[in-house]
Amino acid sequence: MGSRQPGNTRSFALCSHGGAGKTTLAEAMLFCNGQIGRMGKTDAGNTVSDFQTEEQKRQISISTSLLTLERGDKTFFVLDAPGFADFAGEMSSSIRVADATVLLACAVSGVEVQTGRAWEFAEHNNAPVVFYISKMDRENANFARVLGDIKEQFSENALPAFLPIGAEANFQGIVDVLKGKAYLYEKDGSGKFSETDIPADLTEAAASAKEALLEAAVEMDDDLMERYLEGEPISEDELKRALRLAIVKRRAMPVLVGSALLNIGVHQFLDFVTDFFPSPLDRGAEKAILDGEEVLVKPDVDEPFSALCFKVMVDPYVGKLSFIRVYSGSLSSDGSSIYNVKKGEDERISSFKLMCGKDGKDVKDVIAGDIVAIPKLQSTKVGHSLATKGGASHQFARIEYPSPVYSVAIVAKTRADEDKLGNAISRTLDEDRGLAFEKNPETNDNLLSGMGDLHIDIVLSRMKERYGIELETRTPQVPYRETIRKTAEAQGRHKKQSGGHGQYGDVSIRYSPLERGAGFEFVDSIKGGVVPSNFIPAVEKGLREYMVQGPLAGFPVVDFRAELFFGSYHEVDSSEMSFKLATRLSFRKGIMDASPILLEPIMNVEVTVPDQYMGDVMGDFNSRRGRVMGMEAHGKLQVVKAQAPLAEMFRYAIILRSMTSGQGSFQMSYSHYEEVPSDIAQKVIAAHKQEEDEE
Ligand SMILES: Nc1nc2c(ncn2[C@@H]2O[C@H](COP(=O)(O)OP(=O)(O)O)[C@@H](O)[C@H]2O)c(=O)[nH]1
Ligand SMILES: [Mg+2]
Repeated sequence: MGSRQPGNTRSFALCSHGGAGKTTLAEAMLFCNGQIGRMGKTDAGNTVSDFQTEEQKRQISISTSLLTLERGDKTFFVLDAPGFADFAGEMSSSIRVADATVLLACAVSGVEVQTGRAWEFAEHNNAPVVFYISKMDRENANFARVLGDIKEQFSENALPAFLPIGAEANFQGIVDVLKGKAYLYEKDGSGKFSETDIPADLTEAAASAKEALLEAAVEMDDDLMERYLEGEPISEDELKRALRLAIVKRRAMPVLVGSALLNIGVHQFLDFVTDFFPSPLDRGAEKAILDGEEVLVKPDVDEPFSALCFKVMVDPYVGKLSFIRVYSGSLSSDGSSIYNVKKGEDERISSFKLMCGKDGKDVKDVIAGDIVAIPKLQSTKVGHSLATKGGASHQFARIEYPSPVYSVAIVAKTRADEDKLGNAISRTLDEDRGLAFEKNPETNDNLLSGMGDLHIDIVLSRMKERYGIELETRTPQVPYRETIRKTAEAQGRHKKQSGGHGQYGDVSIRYSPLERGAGFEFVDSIKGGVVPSNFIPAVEKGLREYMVQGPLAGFPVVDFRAELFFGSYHEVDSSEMSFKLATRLSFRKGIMDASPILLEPIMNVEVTVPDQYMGDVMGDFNSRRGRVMGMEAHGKLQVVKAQAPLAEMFRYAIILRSMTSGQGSFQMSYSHYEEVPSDIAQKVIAAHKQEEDEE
């Protein structure tokens, strides 16, 4: 790699809806660059990028692959992100760490939903965007229509830099409008091409496309603008620099085109990356936080080393690999260690790896702008900032992940599986930030949450493959709660005074409802010592213990006050235990007399769908006891805001997908507890009775 410098680095994330051709384009780039002798196909499961067993089995990308291309004095880091909604987290983290985002739209299917999602992530990160219209060779491929969609849905700054020559079976090559040349390709996938003049029918379109790009470029520099308007010549280098700046500022979002499968236009794509994709220097400083203040981290090799871990992968052969983006300075792997700023821990490093799918090539030094993997770091997790001990101590803003929307309860198949569960889960969580795990203390369910059923399915098969653990899934239980609607008083008397040391406790407690969310309140209004003060804590403790399992259906009792107002005791026989038992008697009776009801969790749900599905989505909410709270238009997409009971939402990820042909996405978060309608409550209570009887 010789003496590398950040100015020669290009990193970009390939993002789109699943199936637009990202992995195939990545494969074609490796082929054109002479790094592989023959192009693999995703359908055949033999691409460099889709190397995981699950990816080959399902023929889709499920996690981001890093490919490193060395091209002349340039180094490209390509992040091939998965497009399915289930793996949106991988897409978001790739966009965050790359210096540019390439959004793909198929020349036939056009802009699809997950591409829109990627656009939102890119906007959010202020990431430079380049569009790539893929699959120009397919039947019904239409460059102009897809370009129109891109302009309409995303930005008028989408400006064609390539034009297709021909289309469908007659797609022959591309015009590079800035170079003013045409490139005609062999149809055999060999990637052989010849340079010619722009065909007559495209000269006009090429000239006006060039003008639009030049205008965007010269806007970046007053001096250039003046010379441009005066008709003075502008050198190629000046143009490259200015256009790169226009791309960084998102004033220009070049649109490229080609066919990766037939290997048409990929060479020019790579040249375009070299010339116009922003380098770390063009992209500029990265924001970080130091002692609560925002600081700017310059992509300068002379600054102290700092980096961000954005991905952790467990490879069956290599073990753990932590993927980092270096933001400043440089570091050599020779006897070096890396300092985890968040954890305050120093870890030795053995090597840095320039990754190409599953293969890594050891490299001694890394510099600002590099994206590499480090083997066997123990404490480093996704989102951790790295530095060297005594060096930089800023932390990069956290990587945002969409929150999990689909949960299942997991149950180990055997005792042996159960023993392995903890370890397997924690290693799996390290690797996959779109995943969450918790034990619900109320229902005792082991809840595994992810982005959808496909996601969970893949996680479970991976756990089986890697850790030999077999898990079954079932629908989680709803964490219902119980509360009361009116005030009731109940006496509880526990008395056992036959022979030996007796037991005696007697309490009268008043139970009254509190507002929703208030929890539990204990009031001691005993007068005249009718319950001696040393026993009162036992009464409160008893209540706190018993309220975990309410008398109505065994769920926690919430939002009530218990006022201990009367009782009696026995000089010898009273004890803490007797008062606790008396409290239990009072509690069960008092709650049942206070008009108890069941509460269920209500979720806030935000669904994003294309216009045409809005009616279906809203109608569906009615059928699941939901309330639509409002709607907002976001371009061609509608955001429906609603509330619905959790009990009705467990399978929503699957239902929404089939209702919208995969074009809808949603987010869900807990809002509040509400009374369960009585017909449903009756069923829950009956089910609980039956369970109790069986025990
Ligand atoms: N005709 C044609 N098919 C393509 C092209 N690029 C990709 N494909 C096919 O489209 C499908 C999805 O491609 P893939 O690269 O896996 O898409 P990804 O999900 O975006 O990574 C595969 O069957 C590819 O063979 C192309 O340029 N032309
Ligand atoms: Mg892919």
